[in-house]
Amino acid sequence: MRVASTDNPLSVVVLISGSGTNLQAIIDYIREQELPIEIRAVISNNPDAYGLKRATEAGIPIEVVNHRDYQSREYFDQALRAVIDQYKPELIVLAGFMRILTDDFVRHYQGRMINIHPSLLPRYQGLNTHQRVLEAGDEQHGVSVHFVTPELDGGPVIIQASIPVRKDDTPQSLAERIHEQEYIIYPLVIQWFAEGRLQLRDDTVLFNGKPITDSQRQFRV
Ligand code: NHR
Ligand code: GAR
Repeated sequence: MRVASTDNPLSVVVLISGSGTNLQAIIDYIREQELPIEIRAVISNNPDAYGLKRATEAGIPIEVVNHRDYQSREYFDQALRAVIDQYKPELIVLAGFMRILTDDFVRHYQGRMINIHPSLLPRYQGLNTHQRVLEAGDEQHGVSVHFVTPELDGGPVIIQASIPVRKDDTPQSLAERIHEQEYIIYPLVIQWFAEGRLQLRDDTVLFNGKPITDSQRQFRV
């Protein structure tokens, strides 16, 4: 694992589908902390994603690979992979990216691709997590950052942040409070990766070279 430096920054490509507020938080954190991390491109499957405007505003190249232009997931993923690899990223960050990726695609980037998912994984894999947490009557909700593996939202968890569910919560109010946590933990995980402190070995996350412990995985302010 190499440690990124000003002379040799970590190269990153971010994949988005929507508003890109996580992308914005990552851009802002890199700038504020002057981290040796270079977002080489932001790529969206959705040509109307607002996050593309945020990237342009920040001076980051953008690309659109519209899934509607491809006959199958395999063809879409091949096109996406070709565009990503032009930028030679060391890390691929899924930030509100909404297309399920094929096994071949994921294996190509195994250990170099992370996702943020709005639930306390392994609970509530897939979509509509805030609604499902409310329907189940859970007292806790949260958000997880994990390495991406072929199993949807099933890859090893790097960090989680929890929030209490309140009686009057709605999917929207939960999403807002989850977002606040996302904007803290996702930039932090990317920083750790740049520092060479994070690795995926088989199904295990290594933190500073050792299997990550449950308490290291629980983010506390
Ligand atoms: N791909 C693999 N192989 N593994 C993961 O862990 C992935 C992945 C692709 C995306 C993000 C994930 C999330 O955090 C993610 C993790 C989209 C869907 C989905 O059902 C599910 C989970 C995630 C992203 N997408 C629909 C599809 O048919 C489309 C939904 C839509 O466009 O609104 O691809 O939640
Ligand atoms: C985030 O809450 C992220 O956890 C979630 O979508 C939102 C994206 O917001 N991701 C998924 O649901 C992945 N399927 P953003 O575009 O403003 O960063």
